[in-house]
Amino acid sequence: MEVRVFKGKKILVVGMGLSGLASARYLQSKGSIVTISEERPRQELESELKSLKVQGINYEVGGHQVETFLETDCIVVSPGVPLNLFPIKKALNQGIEVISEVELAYRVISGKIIGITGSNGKTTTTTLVGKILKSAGFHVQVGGNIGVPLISLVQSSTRETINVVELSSFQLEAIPSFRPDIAVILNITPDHMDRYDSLENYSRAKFNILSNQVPQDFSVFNYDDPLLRQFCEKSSGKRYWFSTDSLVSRGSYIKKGQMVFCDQRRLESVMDLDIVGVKGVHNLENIAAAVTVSSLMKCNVSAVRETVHSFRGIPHRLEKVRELNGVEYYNDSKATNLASTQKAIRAFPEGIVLILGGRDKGSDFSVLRPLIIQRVKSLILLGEASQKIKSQLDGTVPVEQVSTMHDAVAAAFRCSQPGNVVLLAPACSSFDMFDNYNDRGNTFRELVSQLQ
Ligand code: UMA
Ligand code: ADP
Repeated sequence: MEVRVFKGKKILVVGMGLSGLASARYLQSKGSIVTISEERPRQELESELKSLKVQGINYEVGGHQVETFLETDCIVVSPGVPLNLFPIKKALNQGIEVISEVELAYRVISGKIIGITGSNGKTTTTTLVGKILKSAGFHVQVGGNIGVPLISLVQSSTRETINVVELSSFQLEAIPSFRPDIAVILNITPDHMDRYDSLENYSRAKFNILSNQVPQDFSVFNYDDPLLRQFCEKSSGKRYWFSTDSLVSRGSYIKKGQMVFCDQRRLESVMDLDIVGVKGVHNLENIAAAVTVSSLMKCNVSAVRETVHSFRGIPHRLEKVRELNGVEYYNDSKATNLASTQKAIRAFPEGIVLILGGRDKGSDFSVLRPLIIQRVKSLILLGEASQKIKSQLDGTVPVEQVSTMHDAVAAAFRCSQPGNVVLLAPACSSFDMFDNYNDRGNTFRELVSQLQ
């Protein structure tokens, strides 16, 4: 769709968060008649409403009016708004077009798109790919679920731009034409089971990243993920792989302590693994994915190598806070699902004092049992999910239930000994006790820094 198609059109934007506000501003600037609808009450939206007034954008707050949804040409939904919302279903039934903010942005953005999705590792991989491409000399923009709505990158995009976009499953719903030049799927494990009624529906949203690809595009999959091996044929693009324990014919893998990139006949050594500065096999997977993308983009190997060498990870992802009395403290507050917690546990051989808990996302914590028995010395449980976790992990290792992060850190300090690791990797979201995972991680970090 050309930009001018928006002119004079009535467009409803749903959700007054980052994506909704940026979409509304963009559409208004292109001459659409925009209304933004939000369920939160007026009192919570003072600054948003002030700026909407200045910009002359209409709004309705305190709930969604069905009539507003039916008297519009097109509806743009924010990622946090489920498509089964009653007024959206009504609008769809009446043939009104409903698209996501990512789809809107795709229709007007310039340059190439590298789309990165998966249950875990998106932010790490997106950041790393962005850094490598920048250091290889490309004009790069990084956005999407990482915190910068794609629509806000449109004005600064040119034909030369490489847009590196982190994509959540939510953002991959309602994307009838979104087509990344390179699509990456890092892994698929259960998450957001509070929004999806089955793993199948959640996976379907993730696989949507491939749905509009054509043979000239590339898709990059994790060979070590059985679900991805099984469903890779959903891609019409050229398929590439990455792996940390198998050999692949096209893509990146590990051979004799080196990461190599192979494209049928061409085999190139990209780096020695000993230059990697981040912990855990999962980070090797992220690096292998980034190496595959960089090789497809024909980045020079020294840019890849130097960027990986200087990459120290991202705050709140298996981040080392300090060492005290021979005990290492790690903040992995972003481990908000079971798979990321499992990867965090696997990053240490044994002697882990593990802090778990927060708001449950519909998880079955008993899948952690074997790893806990193998590597964890004691469990400290916190937050709303604490009782459920206790009953699902009953009989594994000693458990202490606490009610604040302060008490969790104090308990971990008490029961750890030299050689142990204290690990915050909660397998839950943070919203029961904190603003978000950053707030939870910062609180943990601060309390750990105060220990003596
Ligand atoms: N709202 C309604 N009606 C509803 C539901 C929500 O009006 O039925 C309103 C909320 O009250 C709120 C607004 O919609 O005011 C929020 O919209 P949103 O949740 O889509 O939030 P944004 O601020 O637009 O942020 C979104 C992503 N949020 C979610 O997917 C929940 C951000 O990812 C993303 O960084 C941002 O777009 C820019 O692309 C956050 C996230 O938690 C970090 N993502 C999840 C994750 O990583 O696990 C998927
Ligand atoms: P996302 O953006 O997908 O949430 P992040 O890079 O922010 O991914 O990492 C989220 C959590 O998952 C952190 O706990 C991190 O240590 C862990 N993690 C990072 N990469 C992977 C991976 N490839 N597989 C599993 N867990 C990972």
